[in-house]
Amino acid sequence: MPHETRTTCPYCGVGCGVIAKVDEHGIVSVKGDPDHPANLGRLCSKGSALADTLSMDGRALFPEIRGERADWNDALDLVAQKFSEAIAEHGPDSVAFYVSGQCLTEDYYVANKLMKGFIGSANIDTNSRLCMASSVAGHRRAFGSDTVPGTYEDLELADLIILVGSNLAWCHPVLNQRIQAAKQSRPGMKIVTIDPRRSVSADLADMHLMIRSDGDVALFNGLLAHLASSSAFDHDYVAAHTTGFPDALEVAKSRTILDISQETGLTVVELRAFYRLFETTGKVVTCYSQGVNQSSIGTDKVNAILNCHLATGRIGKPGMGPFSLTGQPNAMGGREVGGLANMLAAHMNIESEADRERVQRFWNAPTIAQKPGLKAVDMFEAVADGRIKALWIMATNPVVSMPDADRVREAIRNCPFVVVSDIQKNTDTAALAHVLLPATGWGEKDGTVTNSERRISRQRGFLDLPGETRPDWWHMAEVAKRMGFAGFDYAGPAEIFAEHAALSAFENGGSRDFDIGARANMGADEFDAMMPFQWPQPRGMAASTTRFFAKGGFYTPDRRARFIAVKSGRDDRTGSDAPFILNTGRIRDQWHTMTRTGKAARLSSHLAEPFVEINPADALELGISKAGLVQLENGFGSVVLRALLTERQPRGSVFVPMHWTDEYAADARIGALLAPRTDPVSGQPALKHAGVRVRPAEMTAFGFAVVAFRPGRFDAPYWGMAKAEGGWRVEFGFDAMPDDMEAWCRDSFGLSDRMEHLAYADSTTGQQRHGFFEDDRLVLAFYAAPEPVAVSRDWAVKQLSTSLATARARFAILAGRPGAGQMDPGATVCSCFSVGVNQIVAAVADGCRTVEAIGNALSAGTNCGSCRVEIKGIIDGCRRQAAE
Ligand SMILES: Nc1nc2c(c(=O)[nH]1)N[C@H]1C(S)=C(S)[C@@H](COP(=O)(O)OP(=O)(O)OC[C@H]3O[C@@H](n4cnc5c(=O)[nH]c(N)nc54)[C@H](O)[C@@H]3O)O[C@H]1N2
Ligand SMILES: Nc1nc2c(c(=O)[nH]1)N[C@H]1C(S)=C(S)[C@@H](COP(=O)(O)OP(=O)(O)OC[C@H]3O[C@@H](n4cnc5c(=O)[nH]c(N)nc54)[C@H](O)[C@@H]3O)O[C@H]1N2
Ligand code: SF4
Ligand SMILES: [Mo]
Repeated sequence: MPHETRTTCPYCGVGCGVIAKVDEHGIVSVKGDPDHPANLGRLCSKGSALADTLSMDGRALFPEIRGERADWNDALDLVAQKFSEAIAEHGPDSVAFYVSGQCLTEDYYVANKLMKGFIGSANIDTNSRLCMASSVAGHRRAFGSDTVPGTYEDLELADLIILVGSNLAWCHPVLNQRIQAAKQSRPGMKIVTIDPRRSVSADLADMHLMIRSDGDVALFNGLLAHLASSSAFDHDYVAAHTTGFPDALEVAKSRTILDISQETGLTVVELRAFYRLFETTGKVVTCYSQGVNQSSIGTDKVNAILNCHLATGRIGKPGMGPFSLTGQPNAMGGREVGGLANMLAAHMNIESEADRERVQRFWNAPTIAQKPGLKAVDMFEAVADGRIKALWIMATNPVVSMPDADRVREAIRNCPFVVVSDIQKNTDTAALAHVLLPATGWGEKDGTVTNSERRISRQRGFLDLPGETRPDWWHMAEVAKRMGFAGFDYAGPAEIFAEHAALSAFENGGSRDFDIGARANMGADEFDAMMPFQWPQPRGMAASTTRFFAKGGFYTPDRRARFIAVKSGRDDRTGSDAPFILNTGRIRDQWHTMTRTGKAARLSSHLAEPFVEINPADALELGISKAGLVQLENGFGSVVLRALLTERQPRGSVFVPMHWTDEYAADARIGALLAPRTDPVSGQPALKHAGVRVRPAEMTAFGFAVVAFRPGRFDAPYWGMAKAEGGWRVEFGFDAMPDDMEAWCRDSFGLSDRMEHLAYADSTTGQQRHGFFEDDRLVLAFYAAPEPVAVSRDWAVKQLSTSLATARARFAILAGRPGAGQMDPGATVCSCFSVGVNQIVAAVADGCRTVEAIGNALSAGTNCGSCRVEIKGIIDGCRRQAAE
């Protein structure tokens, strides 16, 4: 029976509502939920392509012990036994859980309860340590609690939006769409971006401050000093609701505008213009993300920003406030259940004896962790040096995403016992598991997530559970029971959520920000029907839009906010042997380690290879050619990537996306080059700043292939593969052209001898082309040349889905280009409608002058809108060329 289900997108922290439809043939389609307050019907490219990521390709469907299929009972018994043994022999701190902001609140709650209340250690940390820890620490220092004061509506009500270290257009695209729509109806609204590179988000801004890496504290200290002697200073608010202002101001004032200019790399004119804009605009929202958090001074950056909002009283009022944008769908839920090693459940403090006693009593627990546990980087250090004897990794891929990733891989490999709960069986981390527990994924599982604006929404299952997959909370609860613990007999997520809600209200009485007591004692039916709501929602309070701190009421002992005196200063990681700053981050259409988005052809066509962005002048000096291959290395590791020359990148710095793994590329795990260096307050690693050497990777031969099935890894110094319509596409770089290319192809792709083989070789140019066919189908087309291969990628991919019944058609594959009259669409710009750059350029030539006109002609940019900025860039580029 066709049916529709309301659920929530499993990717970014915007937390968009999704309506998933399953038709009579079982085909899934998704659209934005017009009634969800986060997105009001909108979706971005990743959300729109959710249905394409649900294939069973590579799914973990059965429990495995050392790579062999096992029974659930045996697997769970083994996990319980190994954890119990380690605890009995070496104490509770010899075991650890490393979980994820992609766990549902219910999964997270059970994991945290088991570790802190029953095992009695706080060695549970999460990938949120790599993501939100500095924001959490900054909030707690200033507010006494981890509270995001504002709501998404504030973004639409603001007159000035400042994006600090946030590539909103690519990473929180629906918020970006909401801001763009607001700006269109109120053109007076201003946007400022602060980022060392000119990201796509900067293209939409009225002012871009190309700040030097980690110059943010200096910039916002300068702003504080400026505001203090301006009319924007809110003397009454500061006097009534804060402490510590004089000290913060004194430190801020210790730098002159020239010092600040030097520390930030911005001109005095730029600084003054920015300070003046902030001063004269009452309704300011400052959004910040990983350019702030992922730094060795991340917590100070957060407080430098909060200081400016406190000094002006611009907090918790419509259209005003600091706004920490959360990355993962349930980064906030994880903080609510206390899933970080230095927190306790329901925003209680692990340092407080009263809080510990209260949580223990509520849980009826045999014990309670007495001190904070190991934070992610220290946790893997403890795995490496043998202190951790049993480790459970859930819904995260640390072999790729941790700093010093090669060392983390070795640590996991050498750990006596490793459990991985994942939906995919071949992730770089899952491949190292002793016990692999197959999890139910998005569309199958049930529970809740909390988005950046504190809104709790349901994820609902609408598909049958594949194979023997089970939800993550069940993995944890079953092991807890087998370890002999009571209190884990949950019938389902509704019971877990109700307990979590009850704990939030337990002996609270307004002393803690997180209170959803109105949802305690809820039954399964109510949970099923639960509509999105914002916290707090104490018992008796109706769901409503909520903000914090407009009238003070902070969660410090004196209920006043604290200004934090933060010293500026850089932690420069470059040196003569590693002169370039390595900056890392995200691209529009991939999610983290690509285990899901990598399955969707339309998401993989936007940027199909691991790459490094480098300024053209630097490339020229280093002898790196356009689309050449580049090696980055330092004392920690090395990678080989495609060069992308762009003026967006400042000189002396390179940008590399974090997404590529050993599943998708030869050598592109950029985490391997990042030092395990952390912020001293939050423990968050500095993932945006390392020193690297950059040099051309000398290759004498290149290849490009389209293949009908998913190949394995290759023996070549460079390769990167991407899902394509009807198969896969792979780029290669070789030290030397293989002597017998046909044999190399057969061997590397595992082709059977029965396939028809056609080949063409040109001894003068050194080009080789090979086609392998089965009946009228192309199985593999391989193009090799001494220079980067110039075949049209999109045309080649299309041949995988074309019937090649005649010998003539099969020979045309060797020609490697479209026949007469067929247009090569070029690199994909719009992934929703598969529109390429050449098509857009042609439409501009035909008279389309606006993004709207392109949309009318080609549909490009009319669904999720994520590519509208790029379309505008192409139109502008065509015009510039025409004018030259
Ligand atoms: N498409 C896509 N969207 C995502 C994700 C994804 O994987 N793919 N992941 C989600 C997650 S978990 C997260 S955490 C968010 C992250 O969202 P963002 O933080 O917006 O994304 P990043 O690309 O990691 O980094 C943002 C910017 O910080 C800049 N930056 C680097 N150093 C500095 C500095 O010293 N100062 C300043 N001011 N800026 C600096 C970088 O140049 C980069 O442009 O995205 C979420 N959304
Ligand atoms: N260099 C660099 N490194 C970074 C960053 C950076 O900017 N630069 N950013 C950091 C940040 S902010 C983040 S958030 C991390 C993200 O890094 P990770 O968390 O390591 O990346 P993901 O690919 O999201 O990993 C999620 C895993 O969970 C699996 N999974 C999906 N759904 C489920 C489920 O329902 N249950 C279970 N059990 N598993 C599931 C997926 O298959 C995948 O293996 O990376 C961090 N690392
Ligand atoms: S903005 Fe995109 S990725 Fe983020 S929740 Fe919405 S649809 Fe999902
Ligand atoms: Mo994140």
